[in-house]
Amino acid sequence: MIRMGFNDDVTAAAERIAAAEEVTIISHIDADGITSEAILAEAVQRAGIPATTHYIRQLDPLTIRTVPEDRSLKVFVDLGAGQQNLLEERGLTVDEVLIADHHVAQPATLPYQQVNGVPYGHTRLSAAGVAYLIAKEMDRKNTDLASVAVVGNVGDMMARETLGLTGIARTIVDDGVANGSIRATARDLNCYGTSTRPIHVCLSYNDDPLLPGISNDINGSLRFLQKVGVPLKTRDGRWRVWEELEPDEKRAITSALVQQLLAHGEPVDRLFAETYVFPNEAARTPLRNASEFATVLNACGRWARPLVGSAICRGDRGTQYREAEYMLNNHRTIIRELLTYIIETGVTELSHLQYLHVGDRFPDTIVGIGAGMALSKLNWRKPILIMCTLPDDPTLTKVSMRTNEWAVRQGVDLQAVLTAASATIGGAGGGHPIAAGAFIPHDVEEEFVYCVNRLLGEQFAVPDQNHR
Ligand SMILES: [Mn+2]
Repeated sequence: MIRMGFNDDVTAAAERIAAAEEVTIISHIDADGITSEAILAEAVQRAGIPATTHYIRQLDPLTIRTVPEDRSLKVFVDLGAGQQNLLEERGLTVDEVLIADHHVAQPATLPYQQVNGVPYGHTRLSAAGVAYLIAKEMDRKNTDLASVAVVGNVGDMMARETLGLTGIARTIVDDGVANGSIRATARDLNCYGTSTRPIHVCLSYNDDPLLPGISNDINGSLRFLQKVGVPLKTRDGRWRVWEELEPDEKRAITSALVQQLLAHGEPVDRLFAETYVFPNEAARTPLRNASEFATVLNACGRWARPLVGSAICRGDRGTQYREAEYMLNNHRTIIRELLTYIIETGVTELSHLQYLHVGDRFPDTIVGIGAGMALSKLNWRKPILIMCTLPDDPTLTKVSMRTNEWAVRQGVDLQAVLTAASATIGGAGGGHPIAAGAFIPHDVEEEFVYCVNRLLGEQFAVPDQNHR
């Protein structure tokens, strides 16, 4: 049988797994990796096949040694496509490898079987989406995992640019809507925390779009909402959350926000996005919508407990969920401490960049998040770069960069900047236009920072084609 398209790759992968006697899943510790693993592990278990999981921070010469030398089928998810040479070096044969990924594939000598939307132009489908399609192909009953796949896709920023999931990822939403596990709302408020945060807090944290007089100003946000006149508390005095407002109350607030943006000459297009709520989850918990659920999983991953996140994806709402809640609180406390540290210590400003070295005071896994939060409180026009030392390798420095939609519209692309700057000094960088990271030798930090500043200057200088 000749196999030609993406669907054929999905079918071939499902057949391959179903025929395996034993499966080893190797996955990444972020929300997309955790959801991908959970979906596949669940599908494999339901098929009656024994499965073992290995979570790794990244696939490199060190971590590849955790891949067992046995006769199991090794399924690499959310990683592997770009590191096929490592698989070869490890001596993994074509017979024992399957890759389900969404990263650009590296040319390899061995023709490892792969499922990846990228070569077919499906660039907004994360690994969780790929894993879901395989699971669904194994058994239609696995469509109950659609919401988990949506968490992975949203957590991996597949919905950010397009203000909602599109293409194949959007068809997964349809599966969840059909079985009642997902409520999709078109043109809902594009804001984080709509299931758990008081509305004024929610709006004051928003930076995409920046809301004049509201973003970064919790009192301003409260005054704005009081003027709109929607009751912000319930009868018994609890703050209401966005998700529980009536449609006409939501409309009153979004119309006022549109007026506020227009009055300041700001575009309104990013105020609305399609959102995904999970009605079967308890109200006002972080599992209630896709983006907050993804944060829970990222917290598990960043504090080295990805299996706790996986258990939650597979339905645990008991011990493992309480563990995750504790981690999420701890995660937020440390991020607040990091944010305070950045603001109080202050950044050094160059012409197109602001930067700070936080040493070994904070875990490197959260420095990027802190950078993103600090940006809106500092000079938001200049991308921020935070460096930290790595506890397990003092010769390396981890670099995290963040910018905002405004700068991206001006032509800034942090992934391009960090990839180019790293290449000149023997480091490695990657990520997205709005958020990216790199590892560099620690003795070239200063040189690196100046190189990044120069490259940003060039990007800011190019007239933006999409400029309205
Ligand atoms: Mn991913």
